[in-house]
Amino acid sequence: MELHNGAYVPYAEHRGRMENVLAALERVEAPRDCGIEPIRRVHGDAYLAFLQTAHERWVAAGRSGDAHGYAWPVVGRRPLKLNRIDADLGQFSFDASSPIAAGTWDSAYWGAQAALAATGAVLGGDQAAFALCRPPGHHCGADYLGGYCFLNNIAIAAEAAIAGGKRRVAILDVDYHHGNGTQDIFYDRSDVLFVSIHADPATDYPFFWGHADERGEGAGQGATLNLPLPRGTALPEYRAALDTGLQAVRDFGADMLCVSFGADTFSGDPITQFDLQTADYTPIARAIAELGLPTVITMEGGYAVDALGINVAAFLAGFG
Ligand code: Q9C
Ligand code: ZN
Repeated sequence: MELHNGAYVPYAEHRGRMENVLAALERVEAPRDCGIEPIRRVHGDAYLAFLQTAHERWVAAGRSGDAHGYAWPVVGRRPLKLNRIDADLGQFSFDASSPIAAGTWDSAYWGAQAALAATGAVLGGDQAAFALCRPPGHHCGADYLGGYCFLNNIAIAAEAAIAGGKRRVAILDVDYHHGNGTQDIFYDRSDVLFVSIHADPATDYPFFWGHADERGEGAGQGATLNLPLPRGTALPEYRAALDTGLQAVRDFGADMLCVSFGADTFSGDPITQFDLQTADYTPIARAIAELGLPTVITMEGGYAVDALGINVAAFLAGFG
């Protein structure tokens, strides 16, 4: 269950999503285990220790159900070591809509391994590879979870690509929601471009990030590009924003592309408000593929579960 508009409702980010996508894909491989080190390039040790133990600490405190916070250090977020599960849930999260269940760490860990496997395939010469990550990753930062995300799979892929010899990595985020965690991780970096096309945060989650005036800072000034779009956006307007984003990737001189793909831009999605159709995902992906860059794609959102597999397949067909 998740806290949604003031009530506990069934969790939108559930295992049926993955089952529907798996059934629609032709060739699937389980990832091998690359270990924790590539994850530590993105996430801090205190946060990783918290994620691995949060649910058992929740249970040890006598709680039932899944763990989520209720008090946040909005002012003066300091690395206090309070050793209280409720304090740590606030310390390491930015919302109350991402419950930690018994299996959350394992799922997040193996999702990150899938992103690493896809990156390895691309570094090894494949033109494109897709990682079916669940849970998704683009909302969580180096030391906080949120938005159903616990490990930032696309950031882990980008860092692995750099460790593997890539020099300028572009991240293109085409989930309905702004990828605030990814933006935060690379905000001051000049070697990673972050471009995001998403619902205007003036109306939509995550509200506080993803506005057009967020352009990066320090060495990363200009290496963040947000292209917010209004609710109701359909293919023509979406393609115009995509062309702007793709031109930014070309201008950046990227030698690697990482795509955060969310199918929650679909017209039938139950929690979002864009108007893309299944058939639209192929030309969108084809325009991205025409960059001609080695490309890793990770699964982000998408909650119209019955259409998720065909929407993912339509997107991947554009790389075909
Ligand atoms: N009414 C991704 O698509 N929903 N995350 C808050 C409050 C959070 C979506 C609901 C939506 C997160 C990866
Ligand atoms: Zn989303």
